[in-house]
Amino acid sequence: MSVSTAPKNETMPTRLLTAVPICDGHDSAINTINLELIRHGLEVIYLGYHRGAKEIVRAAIQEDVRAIGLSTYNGGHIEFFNEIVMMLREAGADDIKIFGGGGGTITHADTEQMYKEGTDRIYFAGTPLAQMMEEIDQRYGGVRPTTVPKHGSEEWRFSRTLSAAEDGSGPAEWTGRKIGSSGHSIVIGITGPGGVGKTTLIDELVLRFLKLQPNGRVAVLSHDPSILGKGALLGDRATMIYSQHERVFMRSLGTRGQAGGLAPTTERCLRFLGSAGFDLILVETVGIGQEAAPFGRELVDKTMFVMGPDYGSRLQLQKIVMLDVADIVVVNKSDYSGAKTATAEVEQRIAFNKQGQQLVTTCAKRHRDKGVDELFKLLTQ
Ligand code: B12
Repeated sequence: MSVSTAPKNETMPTRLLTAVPICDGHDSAINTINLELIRHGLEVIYLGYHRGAKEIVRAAIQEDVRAIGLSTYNGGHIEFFNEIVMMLREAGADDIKIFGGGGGTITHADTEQMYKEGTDRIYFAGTPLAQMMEEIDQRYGGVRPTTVPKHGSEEWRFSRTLSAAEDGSGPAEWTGRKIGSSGHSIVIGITGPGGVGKTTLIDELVLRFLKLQPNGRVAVLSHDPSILGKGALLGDRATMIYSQHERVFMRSLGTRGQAGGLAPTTERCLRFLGSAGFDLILVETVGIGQEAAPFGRELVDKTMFVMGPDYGSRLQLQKIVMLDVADIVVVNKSDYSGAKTATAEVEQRIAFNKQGQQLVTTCAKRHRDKGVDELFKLLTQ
């Protein structure tokens, strides 16, 4: 068991991916572990429970994490951990380590075999959280590697190149490149307050795109809030289904102290993604407040502001800057009481702008929602 003494980088916290394996709904332990990891300054991309080995490995590769932490209770852990080790090796990404725990279900004898097969570390019932955190930090902390591997899967090398672009250590050729309509991709900026259903809406838009374009590729850049030098839960993947598809590349970013909805490195990431041949790029901000207008015209082709029907009074609508600048305004959660009134009030509010902004009412959680169909058409036409 080697211990890393690599230096830390305040602006680039250590990133880990956590999940619960397939056919397992025991998520209470991983929820505790996630909170503890965040408290110790790590960025945790949480994939949720009942996740297959392939999904976990793809997500770890796309997110360029240092290690995968699994919590497992329903048996089959020897095979499951081994499958992940093998898949990482096959992709050339075996510098991503795998660790985990699972109460009384994983025995010491199981662990011996798992270590032999490539699992890095198993934590047993009764291990104090503080001890686990210290060890995890020592093992997987430190600056992430910036070199792009010469071998390995295309996705792994792409992901590492994106990381290099993100931290500014990549080749200069993609700096200064234009993003959006000037290139091949359509880039759409999606913003709105927290909890209005942005992530679910994005997942539904991805589904429609994948159906419509059998060879098309999508990139999703998703932001969650974080304070500089502190940890964060990057949890959008846990609520996504269709965005796990093999034609989708997703990267989660913490805002790392920047206000306004995006991260200090968003533009660099977008410039690189914009030059990488994706047909559609969706950028989701963190949940924003009244004053934020996160997207400049040079960054995206279209902006979409998502809101729920529950914004308080009509007066509140006057104070939302995005209602003046968004190309498309979406009132989601149309099944909620008050949605009809909200749609009428928002319609009146944007009509005053006289900018031809479009208004769509959606219910993203509903299967085959007509509003989402209409929104997809507006965004991609
Ligand atoms: C709580 C619990 C439940 C809750 C789960 C709630 C939830 N949302 O998580 C409920 C009641 C829903 C439940 C349901 C079931 N359960 Co249950 N459940 C448990 C129980 C009692 C505790 C598990 C737990 O959360 N412990 C709390 C954690 C924090 O402590 P810990 O496990 O000791 O973990 C330590 C380390 O392992 C480490 N760790 C754990 N995970 C990770 C991950 C990382 C990354 C790291 C670093 C460390 C780490 O952290 C802790 C440090 O001290 C266990 C019994 C047991 N003693 O394990 C059974 C148990 C896991 N359940 C069991 C079963 C059978 C079921 C059901 C199938 C029952 C049924 N027939 O319906 C269902 C399946 C549900 C599903 N969808 O998967 C069996 C599994 C048997 C097996 N594998 O052969 C167990 C072992 C009970 C038993 N003895 O029969 N269960």
